[in-house]
Amino acid sequence: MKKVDHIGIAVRSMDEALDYYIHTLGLELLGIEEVPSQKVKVAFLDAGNIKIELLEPTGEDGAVAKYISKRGEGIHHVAFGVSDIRSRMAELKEKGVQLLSEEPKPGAGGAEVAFMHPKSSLGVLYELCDKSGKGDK
Ligand code: CMX
Repeated sequence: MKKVDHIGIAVRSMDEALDYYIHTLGLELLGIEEVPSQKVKVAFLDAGNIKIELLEPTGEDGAVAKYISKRGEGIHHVAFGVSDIRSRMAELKEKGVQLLSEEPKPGAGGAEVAFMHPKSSLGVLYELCDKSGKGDK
């Protein structure tokens, strides 16, 4: 895990957040898509060496909706870009890290993703994000 791919930011309104990130901060929008498996709409912005991923809940019962209702908007997770995600997951599991799923799940941009529980990662929700063969969006 040598590279942070993106930082996920939980937002209530994608439109308001995009206005801020594009027009106030001057970041370039790379794309918007819905990720049904995670119950979010996401937008990726180019922040130079990493991307910013805005996360807007699409329902009331997803992880991001719950996060916003408990903690408000803000930094939600940090995603490491990895290859061979299943091997990375096995290594982490062996070292005692609690993963939130046994298998990777479909994420944005055709990636396979898996999450580490913040309770076993010193309070940070980390994502493993494997885009092998899927381009670099
Ligand atoms: N960062 C840090 N800590 C977090 C957190 C986050 N994003 N979300 C929850 N926590 C902490 C809470 O503060 C809480 O701590 P305390 O017990 O000390 O209060 C604890 O984790 C449990 O939180 P909770 O509100 O009861 O939430 P759940 O246990 O129901 O769910 C989690 C937490 C991490 C298991 C859930 O958010 C999850 O499954 N996340 C992975 C999937 C995900 O986040 N998808 C959205 C992103 C999708 C994408 O990038 O495409």
